[in-house]
Amino acid sequence: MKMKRKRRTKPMIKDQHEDQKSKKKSEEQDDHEEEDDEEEDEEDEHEDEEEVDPNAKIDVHDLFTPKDCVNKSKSGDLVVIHYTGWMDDGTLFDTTIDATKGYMPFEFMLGTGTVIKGFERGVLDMCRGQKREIVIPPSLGYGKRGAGEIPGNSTLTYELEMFDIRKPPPQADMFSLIDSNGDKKLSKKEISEYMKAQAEAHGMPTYDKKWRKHHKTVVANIFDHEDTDEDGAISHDEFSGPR
Ligand SMILES: [Ca+2]
Ligand SMILES: [Ca+2]
Repeated sequence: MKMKRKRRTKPMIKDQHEDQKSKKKSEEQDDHEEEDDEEEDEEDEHEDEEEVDPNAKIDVHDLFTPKDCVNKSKSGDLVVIHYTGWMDDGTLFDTTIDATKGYMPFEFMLGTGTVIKGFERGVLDMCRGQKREIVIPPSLGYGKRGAGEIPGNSTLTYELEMFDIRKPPPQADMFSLIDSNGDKKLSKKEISEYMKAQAEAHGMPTYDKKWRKHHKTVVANIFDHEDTDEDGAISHDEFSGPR
């Protein structure tokens, strides 16, 4: 496995972790839980220490580069790759080129810290169809501790093939889409009409009595949640969707 271990030092993930911890503490105040939390804190510190290695770098050897190698992967792209990974001693530890896994390539968003740092760096700046070999030092891999079957201080070698690079779809400005009269407020009618159009586009029986009843309830629920000052319209500030 190439996924990082659960606890990471990325702020987003850490915050979630902290949330869970504080929840845990408030819900269950027995001594045993407290002990566990302390142990977790120590682990976090160790990982922070390992993060600091400004000189660490990966080796990259391009194995195949297509003629038309122009559109290259960058942070924020959704990359789809095939890979095979070996440990120092040549042991294969993970691959997507596997019949039992249906030859499913691995997909992740670059720049989000989903995978170990060295892997993320190695996948950068590749075009579709390109193949390369990367060698990742332990500090950009699983560190001094290792992970699962990968022992600590392991140098990892991967062969990669960029299968596809996809742009994540931009988030539509949903507020403007719903606000058909453009007064920067969403009325019940506007919400209702927008949702009805969406339902029709998905082949729902919007003429059906049952559907209409359900639809009314859904719109009412939306207003319960979103119209926080209860003035009968959802303002731009109140709206919780993409805007
Ligand atoms: Ca409006
Ligand atoms: Ca309102």
